[in-house]
Amino acid sequence: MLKPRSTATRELVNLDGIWRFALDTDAGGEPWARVLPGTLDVAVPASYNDQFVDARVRDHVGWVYYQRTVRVPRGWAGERVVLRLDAATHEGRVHVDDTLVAEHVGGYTPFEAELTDLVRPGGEFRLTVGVCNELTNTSIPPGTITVARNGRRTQTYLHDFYNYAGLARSVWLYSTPRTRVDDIVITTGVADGAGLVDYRVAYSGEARVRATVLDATGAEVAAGTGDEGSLRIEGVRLWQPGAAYLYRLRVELLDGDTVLDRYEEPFGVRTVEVRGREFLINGEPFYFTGFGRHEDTPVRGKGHDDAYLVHDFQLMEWIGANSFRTSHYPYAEEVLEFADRHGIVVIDETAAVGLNLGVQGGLTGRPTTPTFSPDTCNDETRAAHAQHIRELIARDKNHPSVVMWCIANEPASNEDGAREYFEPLVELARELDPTRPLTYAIVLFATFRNDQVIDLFDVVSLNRYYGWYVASGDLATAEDYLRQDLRGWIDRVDKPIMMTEYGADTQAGLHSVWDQPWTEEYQTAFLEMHHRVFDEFPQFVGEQIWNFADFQTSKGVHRVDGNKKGVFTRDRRPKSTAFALRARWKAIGCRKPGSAPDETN
Ligand code: BDP
Repeated sequence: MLKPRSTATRELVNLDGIWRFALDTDAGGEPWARVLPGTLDVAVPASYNDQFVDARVRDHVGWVYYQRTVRVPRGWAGERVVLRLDAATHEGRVHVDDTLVAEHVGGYTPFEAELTDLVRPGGEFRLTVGVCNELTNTSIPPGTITVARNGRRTQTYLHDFYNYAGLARSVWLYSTPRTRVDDIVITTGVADGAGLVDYRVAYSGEARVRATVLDATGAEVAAGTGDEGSLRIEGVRLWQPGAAYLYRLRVELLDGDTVLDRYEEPFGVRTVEVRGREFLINGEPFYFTGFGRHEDTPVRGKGHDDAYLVHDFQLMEWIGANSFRTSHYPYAEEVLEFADRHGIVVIDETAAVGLNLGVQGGLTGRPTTPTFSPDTCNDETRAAHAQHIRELIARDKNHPSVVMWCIANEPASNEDGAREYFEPLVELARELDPTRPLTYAIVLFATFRNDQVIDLFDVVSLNRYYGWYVASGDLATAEDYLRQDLRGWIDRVDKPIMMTEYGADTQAGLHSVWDQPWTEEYQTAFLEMHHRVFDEFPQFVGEQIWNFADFQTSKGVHRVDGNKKGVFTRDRRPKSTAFALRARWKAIGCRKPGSAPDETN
């Protein structure tokens, strides 16, 4: 699915701002049929939960309604009119006046509705968006709703971040010509110093297709015709980690010399490959440094915010991080575009987090009920998961920053049924994108002895908490466990191995001369211990700390106002470990410590 852009043939109206708002319990039947009752206003884009000082809203389980009036630009006569929601978490239902125009399940990917026949250029319509935050055993991510005797509904879930909901990303109205480009797929290669650009255009209507590659200055460097083809960029400038370079593919639909539609898709020329135990970008071994992150800020919840986007990338650059994982869901497209422009490498993850009932068994990892069964994660869950993979790849396929798909976080890959569950999903992902490696983040209970699916994937991504949930406060024992664990995986599989999570909750400002969990000194010692062990293994390809910043979670006795494993606080101040990390990562650049010096650094 293409991101809406304003081009010579397309116009774009942003519908962000203040909308009317009501809970389903207050809105009455068919709330789209009239102006929402009550006096609540809400900001878009932002999760709704923390905007109000009202637990009824924050803890609401079910539908809420957003509403506003939209005017269609007068000049759009004869054009197609399309409404696009960048996300509605977790389910959206859209009415234009009284007509249902779109329904979408999945909280982190966009969806659209064509309104051409429903609205009038120059006229107004009432736009009502219902958003539902419910999670069940067949949703991705999964969850459970309990109904108390008094009818109160409560949502529980197994993932460790607050179930923020609403319209956390932008809403757009845009025009396209009737004959229009629907989709573009770009894959790149390199041969003899030239960039090879394979493209495929899907379009509607009758037209001739022209494709032109423009460099960063706007100069034409390659061109061709036809809805698919291979273009060659002589003396190509590669997209490199830390040294991004973007071209644009201008796609035009022509009738004779008349341009019916024009769309421009940025792309970078780079290759990604797993060879033996190495992860190669542009044929060079790449060592990941950086974080698992969250879209999470005070008041906005998961709402996208450009100022935080810029600042977070500044902090990542400051600390020398070259990558991050979009834990635990696809992030806003603006984030990936920014990564493309700034040479930050991304592991792009689906929202499949919490497919693991073993977590309920505590650290024994022993499932109270099996994770994969007709009553728990079942065929319907897998179908939803498959749809999440389709939509993620459809949205993010052309981003050079995305070097790997992570199709699940900490699934019960040690349990029976995991193989049957994952095999078709891996096949699907490979069919949709044969160019990028696949991984899943491996939970502590899934060991090199009992994991049942690793052979289906390309990279071993370990989430491990030695020195925190295991051997808390005992870094010497933790170090032994970690070393044994890495050695075990290295002996079992001939694939690149990296750490996608390791971290210690740390209360900013808490200090101790002892090895005291929660202190800033402990976080530093904990990370130093891990890095010492990582550096012993030449097979190891990366370290992503959990987490970039502190973030909000559901309430519970093991969280004090959220998860505190951030290297930065929730308001983005560095904890003292940030300075030690900066020294390490600036020295590493993109190459494994101890390997040949990094020229990109
Ligand atoms: C891991 C999860 C992550 C949690 C983290 C933690 O992947 O979402 O936030 O543990 O407990 O299991 O901090």
